[in-house]
Amino acid sequence: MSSLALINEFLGQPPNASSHGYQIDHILEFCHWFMGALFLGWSAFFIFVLIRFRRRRQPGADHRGVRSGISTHLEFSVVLIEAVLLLGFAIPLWAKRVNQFPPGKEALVVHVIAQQFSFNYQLPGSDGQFGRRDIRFVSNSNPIGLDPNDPAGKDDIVTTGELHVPVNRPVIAELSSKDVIHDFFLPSMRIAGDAIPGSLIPIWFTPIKTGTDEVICGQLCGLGHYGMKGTLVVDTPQDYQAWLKERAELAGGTQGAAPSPSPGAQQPQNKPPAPVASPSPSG
Ligand SMILES: [Cu+2]
Repeated sequence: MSSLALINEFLGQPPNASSHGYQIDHILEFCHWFMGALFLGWSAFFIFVLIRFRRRRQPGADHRGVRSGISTHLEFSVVLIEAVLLLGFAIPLWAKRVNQFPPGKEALVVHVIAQQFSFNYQLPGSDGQFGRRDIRFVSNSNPIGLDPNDPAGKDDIVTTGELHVPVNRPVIAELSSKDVIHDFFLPSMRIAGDAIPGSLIPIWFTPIKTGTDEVICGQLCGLGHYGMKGTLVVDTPQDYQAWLKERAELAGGTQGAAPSPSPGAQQPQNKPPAPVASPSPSG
């Protein structure tokens, strides 16, 4: 299959960096080669027909038509291959993506809040609970509308443009939008999902390579759509903890790092209403 990988490279696909991505790559490669073969076949047939049935050679129409069964067999083979691709590969892979989510304790859950023209991210902080969001609290300093009165949101980490995730741990991203329909597209993770106002749409992936990848908006969402890009940084678990700590300090939290990457060590604690000032004042 290694020679098949050329076509994805040729089409400008970044290298796959997720655990399920190779399956999508195989389907893409196969479809492109298959369509290439069909294109060559049909083109050859078209040229053959132009020459074979030219007017000089066939002055009168033949009403009996084709009697050979070759074209029927070829057509049937094409339908069969397409049915196998769809029923045997594409639908089972899709079903796995939408039905077999990793357990919430094992995965890193992040809220992705899209807006014209950037992606905001909310992480639950050390208490493991997401703070409530409301459109009434949205302001320049509070882009996701975090409720300043909700204690669960005091330690939440909010970033814009850049999302950090640890390597080899499933990530569940819950997508929503503040304005129009966007599409949270991670090309290197081979995953995308629409961010629709009023809906919460989960997608999941497991990054398997550390590095910096591109996040783009996959829906034409307005004049600034072309610039709706961000970064996904896949960290080692140590770097991820360091990043969490840094963000928590920046936000004015005193809690330090948030949930440990090992699922067993995660201890959600019910934090009493914190007396400290809100890191994201409304106004
Ligand atoms: Cu967009």
